[in-house]
Amino acid sequence: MYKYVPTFTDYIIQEQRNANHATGSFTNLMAQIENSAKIIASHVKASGLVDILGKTGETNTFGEEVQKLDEFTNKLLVDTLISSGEVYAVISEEMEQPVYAPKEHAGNYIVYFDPLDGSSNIDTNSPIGTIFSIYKKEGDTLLQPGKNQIAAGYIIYGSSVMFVYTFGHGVNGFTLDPAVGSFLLSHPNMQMPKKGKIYSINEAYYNRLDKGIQEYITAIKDQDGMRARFVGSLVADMHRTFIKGGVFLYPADKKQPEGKLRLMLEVNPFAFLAEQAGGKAISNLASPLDIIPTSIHQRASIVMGSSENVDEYLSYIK
Ligand code: P6P
Repeated sequence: MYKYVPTFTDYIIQEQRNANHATGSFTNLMAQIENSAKIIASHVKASGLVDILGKTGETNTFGEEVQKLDEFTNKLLVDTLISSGEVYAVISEEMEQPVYAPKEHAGNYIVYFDPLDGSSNIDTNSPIGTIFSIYKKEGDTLLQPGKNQIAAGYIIYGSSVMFVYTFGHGVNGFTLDPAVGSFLLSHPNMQMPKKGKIYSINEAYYNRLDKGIQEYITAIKDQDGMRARFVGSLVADMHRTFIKGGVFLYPADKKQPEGKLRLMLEVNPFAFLAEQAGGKAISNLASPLDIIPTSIHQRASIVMGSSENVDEYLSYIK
């Protein structure tokens, strides 16, 4: 018996119908991102077979080695978004400078993206992902606080390929049906459990952490059933948190006083998603979404996940 399941295309067209005065411009932008995700997914799945594994020998803005697949994914997204005619500018984790659309082809959206987050895991076949964050152009600035995001999401290339996205009305997850090439609505209205039993932090940095955070980590280890999980790929660690609950921590420490994760490219999209899924996100005692950015590549500390887990963390550090 056939059961109708909405596709991502059905969903964004329905969103367009719900939005007054929608012109279809945002729908086209989302369709371009979705199509790029399918192309990236096919290359990630085949990356062990074709010569796009390994390193390019170059380093990116942050001094990190660029993987060939990183480079391919970055170029695909830049070219697709600029040629869509819907963007004013794109900012990628892989590029120091923004790319502006030619004036005669510029649109009204600004898209930040991390083309392939967790790319150090590519060769080990661990889950990696693409992260995106969309703002409406306001004047000439590219620097708006995260609360201005009109959409954010990620694609996780794991045991299945999922497209998880919010437009400000909750979070929905779509799973790629490789036989058909469509993303199907598999996880409607994703809600993070109020409390989870998984904490996710790179404990190699324990000795560099503030005392309050050390006390928090030590205390939760004694709680019944608590588990540590850390993939080292933000998309994988946060997708698990959306599904199973718990808390992800990448706080500032003595060696990384600003934290490591990028505010505009990683922290803000996931903070938006976490809040839309009933969770919480904290950067130095406040919401990262209120931070007024001063640089497109600035870093921020982040602790996010189930609301009760984040509140418990706060009780140790306030
Ligand atoms: P560390 C990947 O490089 C990344 O930006 C995130 O995906 C991940 O959460 C973090 O860095 C891992 O950092 O210091 O534990 O290797």
